[in-house]
Formats: sequence, structure tokens, C-alpha cells
Amino acid sequence: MHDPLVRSAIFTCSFSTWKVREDSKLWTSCSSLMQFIEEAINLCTPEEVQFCDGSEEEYQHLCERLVKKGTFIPLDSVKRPGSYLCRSDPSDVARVEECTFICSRLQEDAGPTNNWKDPEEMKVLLLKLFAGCMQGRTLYVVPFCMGSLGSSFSLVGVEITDSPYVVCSMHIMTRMGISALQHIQSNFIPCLHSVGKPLQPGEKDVLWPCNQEHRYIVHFPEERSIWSFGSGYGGNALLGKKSMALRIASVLAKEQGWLAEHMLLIGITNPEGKKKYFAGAFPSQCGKTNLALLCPSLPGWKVECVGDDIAWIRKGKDGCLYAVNPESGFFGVAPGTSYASNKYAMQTISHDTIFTNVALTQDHDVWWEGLTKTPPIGLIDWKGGAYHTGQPAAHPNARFTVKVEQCPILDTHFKDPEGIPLSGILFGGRRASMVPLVYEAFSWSHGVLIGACLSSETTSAAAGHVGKVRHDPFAMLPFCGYHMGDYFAHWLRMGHDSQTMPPIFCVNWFRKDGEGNFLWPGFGDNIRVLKWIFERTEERGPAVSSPIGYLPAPGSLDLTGLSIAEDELFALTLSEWQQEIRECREYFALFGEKMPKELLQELDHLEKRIYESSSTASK
Ligand code: GTP
Ligand code: SPV
Ligand code: MN
Repeated sequence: MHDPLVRSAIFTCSFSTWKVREDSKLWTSCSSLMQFIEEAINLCTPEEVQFCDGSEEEYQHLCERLVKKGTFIPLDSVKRPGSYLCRSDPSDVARVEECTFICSRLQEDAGPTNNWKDPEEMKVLLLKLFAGCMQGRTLYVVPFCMGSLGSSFSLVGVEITDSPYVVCSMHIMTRMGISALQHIQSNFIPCLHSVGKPLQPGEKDVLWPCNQEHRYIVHFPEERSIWSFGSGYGGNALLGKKSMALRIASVLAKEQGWLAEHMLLIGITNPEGKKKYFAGAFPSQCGKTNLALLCPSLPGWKVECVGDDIAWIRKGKDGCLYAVNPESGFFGVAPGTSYASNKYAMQTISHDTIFTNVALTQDHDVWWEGLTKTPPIGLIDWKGGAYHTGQPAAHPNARFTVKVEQCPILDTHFKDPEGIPLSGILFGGRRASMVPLVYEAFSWSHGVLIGACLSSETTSAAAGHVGKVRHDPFAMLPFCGYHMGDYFAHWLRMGHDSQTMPPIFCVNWFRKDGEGNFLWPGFGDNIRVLKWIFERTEERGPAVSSPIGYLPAPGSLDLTGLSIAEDELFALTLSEWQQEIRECREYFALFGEKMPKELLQELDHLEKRIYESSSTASK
């Protein structure tokens, strides 16, 4: 028998389009789900409960509710049909890494790169925060599926949240509602989320409730559950994304022999019609969405998008790697996106899109830095005030949330549960110096070293300092749910038993000249680098060996029509590399006994190659 409170919530909910009566069997047949809901209701004491069915009607109804409240501003129905602007609280604009925890039973299992607290202590703390936290609000129950519905590789979660903005976003970013519920059986990942702002009787709600004082994004990898408190923004609150599809999934992946990665997935077709798929790991705000939606500047080449942020990769029977994108939407960075830089991204967001923290134009359309050269007159900034030159119009981490189906270059295999076969893996970061435009690893283990050594300038995707170079191994620093040393070992293991692993490349679109200008035009011109990579995987792209890996042979990178300082893009300053290696060795010392010896040997080999070439050069 369920708690009387739950029964009353189920059967007397005031929400008019609530479908639970017809679907009640589906909801109640899973006793672990009913127990989760019951406990959440008892703990959080909401005023209302809504079981979300994932229908279009429900989405529209929630949007209307948010418009009525003032949280959503409808955009012009001709210029941007079906779209809304939402402004978050200025204190809640990005992922909060210092408040993100991996609460494994042993601290050793979370490793030195994750915040950790004893799971029982953390539960005590969370239970206090969640007690009564949904007072005066609606508790939404959101079943969702990461991956194709019905695929044995998919993961089902149930997010309980008090944020209708989160529910709307989950509608876009995941397969959610009844269709996900049908695949629950008894196995789902419970995700409890609250903005952490209970309403006292009669208290008027703010437009973006959140809790600035107490913020926690907590993962219990053994229990496989997620608790998030105090933030309503992005990865802090849409728990299917970074929390489930990366942090929890990475733990499952290690146990089950697959990979859950922070990667985009694209298909590239050459002018002869040959198609190959590639995955690319880049830290937050380092170009995944833009590469995933690339509009090639070279004639005859075509890029199609499978995913822009997360890839789950498995070994097929043939020993090759196959990848799926578990998401169903893009949560993309708005600033910098324009018809000039990324036509397909612009087409994708031309309608039915939620924009968060962008600027509003006089005619009720959106604007952000980089959309046009100069801001339009009468602009309202992301905080809702008049725009002043010199102040940001959009927040640098302003985002669009949109269904993948709206993408004009969506790959036909994007839903294929078997995944797409990978012909190559790219790693890239934001590095103003030292790292050349592109190079290729000598072997799988050398490639794993490149991933492990990845460093990048910090960006506004996470709260804190921007522009500081930090280690971000495999672009997974904030997303790996276990010990990073074990993660490196897992990557090495994936490549050990076969010669079927794809080659690994490193790219850097962000190298700068002495005046601080990017040396490489980037965006659509990145196809030139992809072309070289594509041809390398055909064994016909010419390359030269260097101490750090294979570089494009002179003339083999297609720079037709560009006037570019190629030498600067590829210049190797060996003393800088020696410094980088010392840095990496120090970093790897963090991982103690768990640091794979094989990677340390790879680092020694790299150092030796650099030393030898610098001594030859000085002869
Ligand atoms: P997350 O969604 O945070 O994971 O970011 P992302 O990796 O998808 O990065 P995204 O493609 O959104 O790009 C982030 C920022 O980098 C945007 O402001 C882009 O305009 C800019 N950017 C992307 N690609 C390039 C490029 O090739 N060259 C340059 N100079 N900037 C780029
Ligand atoms: C990132 O920070 O890598 C993002 C945004 O993609 S969020 O979903 O907020 O994590
Ligand atoms: Mn992105």
C-alpha cells in the first residue's frame, strides 16, 4: 500500500491534462518507482505532483505556464516561431564544479580529481536540505531515456524536479515521458532535483528560483543515484546529461567494458562519396557543437551530425568501436554562433528553441556577441536591463536548447542503436601556444597519452576563472565518475587486444599569434584539417614524423584559397614541450599507484624523442 499522501497526490492532482488515470498501471506497476516518488513527496512536501507523459500538449502547457509566470518571454512568432527567452538568476549561469561531488564509499574510488564526501554524511546533509524544499511548488516526475528507446544499450532515469524549466529542457534533451516509462522495468536511475527555494504561504515566487547559499550536485556511483540542489541551470539540473550520461555512465562503462565520453560524433563524406565517422573530445566551450554542425568551406565535402556533446562507445563483434549519442537535443553555446561561422547551427535554432541568457532585441528576437558585427539598437541584455556598450549583451555561457531533429544535417544513422563505426578519434583543447593545428598519435597507447595530457584554457561553461590553462584529461575532468588513474587504464585496456582501434589525432583551433589573434580561421575551415585526418585513415594522406607524432607533410593540408602562416600553426618549440612534459609528469604523480606504468613509459618515450631531436637540432 502506498502512503496516503502519495495516493492523494496521484488521484487528486489538480493538473487538468494529467494522464495518470489512463496510465496509472504503467506508473504504479514499478514498485521501486512508486517508492522513489513516495519518498520524494514525503521529503520535499510539494503542493502538487505532476506525472509527465512527454506529450507535445504537456510541453506547450508548461511553456504557457512559464510565460504566465514571466519566466519565459515568447519570441516573435514570425522571426522565431515556437521559441522563448529565459533569464536565469545572475548567480546561476553555469556548472558549479566546486559543488559537484562523487560520493563513492571509498574516497580512493573517486580519485584526486573529484570532490568527495562520505556517502552517509552526504545523505544526512542532503536530507536536511531537501526536507520541505518543494513547499508551495509542483513536483514533476520525469521518466527519461538516454539512448534509443528500447535499445539494450540505453539507460532509463527518472528525474524528480520542482523546476518546470528543467522539465521543458528534458522534453528536448531526452526521450521522456510515457515512452521512457514503458522501458523502465525495475531498473532506473533515480535523480532528485530541487532549485532549493521553498515558498512560504502567500510568498510570491521569483522568475528564476535557486539557492545561492547551498548548491550540491551529488552522485552516488554504487547506489547509482543523483541528487542536485540549489541550481536550475544546464548540467547542474538536467540530470540526464553530464550527471547520468557521463558521471554515472562512466562508472557503468568501466565495469561493463565500454566508454562514456564527452565527445561529438560526425560523419564525413569525401567528394568521391566515401563516408567515415569520427568522434571528438573537446572540453566545455572548446568547439564540439560547432564541429558537429560544420558547414565545410571545401567543395565536395559533407559533414553530418550524430551528436554534439556525449558519446557512448562500445566494441563491436568485429573489434571496432561503435558510438551512439544518448541525447536527443543540443544544449549549445549561443555567443559566437552566426550565419558566417555556422549556418547549420543557425538553421537549427530558427524555431522551437529555448534561449537562456541571451539578449532580447526590440522586435522580440534574440542577439548575442558574434551574431552580427554590431549590436542592434534598443537591445535588452541578458539580465533584462538596457544594454550598454562594454557590458556583455548575452552571458558568455548563454545557451540554446533545441531538438536534434531540427538540425538540417542530422545523420540518418543517429538513432541507430548499434551505433556508428569510428574511423578516428580527435582530442582538442584551447591552447594559445605550443600545440600545433593537428598531429596524429603513433599508436593507441600514444593516443591515450595525448588524451591523458590534454590541457585547455578554462571557459565560462563552469563558474570560476576563465582563460587559465588546466589539465582536462580526455575533456572528462569534471565528468569522470571514478578515479582518473583507473579511467586511463580502462582506455588502455580498450585498445589492448586488437589492431582494430581507430587512429587518434590531436587538434588545436585556438593557437594565437603574438598579438593575440587566432592563427586559424576555424569553423567551416576546420574541414581542411578533417580532410587530412580522413585521408590519413585511408593510408594515403602524406605525413612526416616528428617527436610529438605525425604532422601533415608539406603541402598535404589543403589550404587552397587561404593566406595562412602555416609555419606558425605547426611550429614546435621543443623547450615548451619539455616544460609541458614536466608538468604532465607532476600531474600524473597525483594518481599514485593507479597511474598506468604504460602511460608513464609513453611519456618517457615522448621526452626522449624531444630530447634527441633538440640535440640534433642544436648540432
Ligand atoms: P559545450 O557545449 O560547453 O561543451 O561547448 P562546445 O565544446 O560544444 O563548444 P562550442 O562549439 O559551443 O564552441 C564554444 C565557443 O568556441 C563558441 O563561442 C564558438 O564560437 C567558439 N568556437 C567553436 N569552434 C571554433 C573554432 O573553430 N575557432 C574559433 N576561433 N572559435 C570556435
Ligand atoms: C558543458 O559545460 O560541457 C556543457 C554545458 O555542455 S552543461 O550541460 O551545463 O554541462
Ligand atoms: Mn556544446
